[in-house]
Amino acid sequence: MSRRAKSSQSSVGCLLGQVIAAFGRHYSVTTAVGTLSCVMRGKKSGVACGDQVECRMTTQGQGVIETIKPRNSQFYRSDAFKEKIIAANVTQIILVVAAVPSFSEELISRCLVAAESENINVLIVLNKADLIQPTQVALDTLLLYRELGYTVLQLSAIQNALTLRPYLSNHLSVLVGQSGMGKSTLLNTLIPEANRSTAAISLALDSGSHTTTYSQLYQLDKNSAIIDSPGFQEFGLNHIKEENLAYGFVEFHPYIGHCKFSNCRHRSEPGCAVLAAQEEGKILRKRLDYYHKLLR
Ligand SMILES: Nc1nc2c(ncn2[C@@H]2O[C@H](COP(=O)(O)OP(=O)(O)O)[C@@H](O)[C@H]2O)c(=O)[nH]1
Ligand SMILES: [Mg+2]
Ligand SMILES: [Zn+2]
Repeated sequence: MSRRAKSSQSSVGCLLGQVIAAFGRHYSVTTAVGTLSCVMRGKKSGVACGDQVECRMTTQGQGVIETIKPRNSQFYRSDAFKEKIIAANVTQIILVVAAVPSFSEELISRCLVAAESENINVLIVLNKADLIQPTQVALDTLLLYRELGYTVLQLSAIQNALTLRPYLSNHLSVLVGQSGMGKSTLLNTLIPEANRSTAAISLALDSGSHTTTYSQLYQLDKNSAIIDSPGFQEFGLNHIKEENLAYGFVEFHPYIGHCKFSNCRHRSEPGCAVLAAQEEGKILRKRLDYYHKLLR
């Protein structure tokens, strides 16, 4: 039996596939017999781009997703009502920011917390580097994240994406960030056939308009793929449990587990290793304060 035939086998009559696009409750799934347009059994939602699924063909080109395979990672954000999955099984989050329209540091911090809590690698891309003066200011803001150990790449998606390309190898990456930062432009530069729609930003509102309405996965080569996702203007963290929040702060990692109390929340508990590290200058006051703010 060929490898391909074997890998397409699963429960009786089911095909294994990967979700490559999520349009509301409709999903495109690539399988050994081609791409199927699927719905989830029982009209449930919660399937995401990047999911490995078992599906059953119903008619030519159409099918039903029966089960979602266990995920290696799941990247969520919450809004006031519920949690929303952005992508499944990604190994890298590419946080795209730009000097124009202005980006929110709060969104960056929140996005990093969500990524760290799932142990997903993060790369920060400062796009629109052709806008030299504002980019310099943005770089100063991003210095903090560089100091925390995150890689910050500068590029101009309308010119090329050469600096980014080596970082994509052997990863399933997802482009995330506010609308208008240039995620879809960057994707088109990487994969011209993708033809993602992009939008001129409204300078009056200093915000991007939402042109990308659904997530889609594009294969870069055999072992690398990238997902473009719709932008967001809020990034709730309600889905992260209080006891896991500290793990969202990468520089806290060496101290977690070394506090006197195993259920320490690093507020003002005696013998807290995180608070001690802040006092020794190993953790910035600003970040500890931000952690306390999120904790509330
Ligand atoms: N100056 C400049 N503009 C860019 C660059 N990349 C994207 N843009 C513009 O930014 C706007 C928003 O881009 P888009 O890709 O739709 O952003 P998205 O919402 O993050 O997907 C569009 O008008 C793009 O032409 C860049 O490198 N330099
Ligand atoms: Mg877009
Ligand atoms: Zn503690």
